Amino acid sequence: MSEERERTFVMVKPDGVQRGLVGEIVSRFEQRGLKLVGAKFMRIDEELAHDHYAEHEDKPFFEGLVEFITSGPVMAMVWEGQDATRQVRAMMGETDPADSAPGTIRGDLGLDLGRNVIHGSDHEDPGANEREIELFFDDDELVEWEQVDETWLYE
Ligand code: IDP
Ligand code: MG
Repeated sequence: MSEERERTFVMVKPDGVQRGLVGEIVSRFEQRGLKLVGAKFMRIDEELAHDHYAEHEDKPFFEGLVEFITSGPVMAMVWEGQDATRQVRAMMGETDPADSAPGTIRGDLGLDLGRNVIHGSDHEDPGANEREIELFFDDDELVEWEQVDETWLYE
């Protein structure tokens, strides 16, 4: 095994939910071999939005971002697997869908920077995955389970 198995936080944003893309996105992670260990269909309130996007507080797009992320339900999830944070980011594409390669989630399903369908923990920000999981999920909302195909996914 080359990398450690870890958990990462992923969220289908309000535009992805409204456009009926939850199933498509969940399906991509399942097919990749990642394991779903937590999921919550929820509405983000103002306080959680500020906490979640605290690093962007001083950016000009911050207020618009908070308004967008609180504008409708989201599908918050925790996915587990080998090198999960980095692999999910690679599957997502670039922040701007216009710069995202076909085959990536943003490159296949989006067009506009302000409506980029999905959030995933930043793999270049150490501890971001753990911090975001804690922000959205209680410990008892995460499920430990064994995937039947695990022996065929990992060497
Ligand atoms: P990421 O989602 O790829 O990690 P970040 O730089 O962390 O990208 O930005 C968080 C979110 O803020 C983006 O996903 C996008 O929704 C929004 N955002 C980032 N930059 C801009 C911008 O220049 N204009 C409008 N929205 C932006
Ligand atoms: Mg980010």
